[in-house]
Amino acid sequence: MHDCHREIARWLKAAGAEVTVDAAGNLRGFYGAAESSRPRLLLGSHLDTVPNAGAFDGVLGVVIAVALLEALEGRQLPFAIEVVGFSEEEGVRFGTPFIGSCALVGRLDSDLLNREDGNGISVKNAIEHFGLNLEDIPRAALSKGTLAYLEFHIEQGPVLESLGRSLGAVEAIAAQSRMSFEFLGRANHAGTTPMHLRHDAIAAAAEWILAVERTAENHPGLVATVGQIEAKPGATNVIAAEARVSLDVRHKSDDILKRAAETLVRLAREIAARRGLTLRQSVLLSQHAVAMDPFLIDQIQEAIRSTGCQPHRMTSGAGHDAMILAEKVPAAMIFLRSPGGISHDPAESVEPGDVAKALECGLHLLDQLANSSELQKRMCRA
Ligand code: HGY
Ligand code: MN
Ligand code: MN
Repeated sequence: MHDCHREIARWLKAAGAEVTVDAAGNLRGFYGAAESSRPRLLLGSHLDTVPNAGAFDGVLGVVIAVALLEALEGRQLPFAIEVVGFSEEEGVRFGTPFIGSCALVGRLDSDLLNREDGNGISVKNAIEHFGLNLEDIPRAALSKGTLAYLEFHIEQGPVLESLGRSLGAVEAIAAQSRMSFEFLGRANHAGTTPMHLRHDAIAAAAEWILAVERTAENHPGLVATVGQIEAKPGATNVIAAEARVSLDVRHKSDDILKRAAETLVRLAREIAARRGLTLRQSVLLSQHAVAMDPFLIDQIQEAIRSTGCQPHRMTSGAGHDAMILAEKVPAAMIFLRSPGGISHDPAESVEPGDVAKALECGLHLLDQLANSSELQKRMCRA
């Protein structure tokens, strides 16, 4: 992350921005307005990613924001622009996502700070190891005069490609729940223990994982994923005593998600009980669905049309920092087509032509907002 900050800070400074790193490790680039102390527009995305990732998820949004500053060539607008590169959006290391953006909305609290990674290092420790000062966390909060947050991001799915569209306007971001389940059975000898006397944690987890898949298949629009599984003691000739699995379940409706999550927890309890195991279950994230700002969605659609593209309004199945920023400021997202619908994998890619269209769209958007009476009104209130 230090290397990434160094590189992007160099580009930001060359484009005329002042660069800082806030106490949550977010890179912040401030590009002033025609008149000083004017409200600011936030542009950005996240800089972290997932294991064995592609090269575009998150970082493309930050690079597009930097490129928009470069394209302004020192021209100042009636509002300032702040580019933000969030430090931790995916939730890979500490099990819970949006740590960087939570700092901007004042939610980087002690519960989050005390979350530990697999090596027992807490978020707090990680912040100090990175060379930052925990006492400065309150200063990471959004500045009072923030008008809106806009995020360019790859779609990470197949929709835009199936429609032959370059760019999409995100209407809403789906709700998601992330949980950890521990099936606790009893280790025993693989050769001497008859099948009917076993309390096999891996077999119990496997039965539940198939039930998860079946439940999602039977609920239109529901997606449920077990992405992590680890078993103990993990020897070929020992019946597993423990199996810890993750669950990521999402739907655009909060109610449907809530009912589906309750069903999956009930199924885990029933399978554990029937097999004579105990179950430990914890919620790592419960994030409701978030609608994007209608005014900004309209502006994005207009800007996409100005590039000669036909916009597509869509829901995002992937979570994004925009759903956190939306708690405090109007937020909206522009999606770029994902060739093959692939993401979270080295095969993730973008079409250079779509990136060029995204930049064009971004410049139209800045001009539209600079001349928008609605934004003028928001600036007065900011
Ligand atoms: O997993 C997600 O929703 C996104 O990639 N953070
Ligand atoms: Mn991601
Ligand atoms: Mn992302």
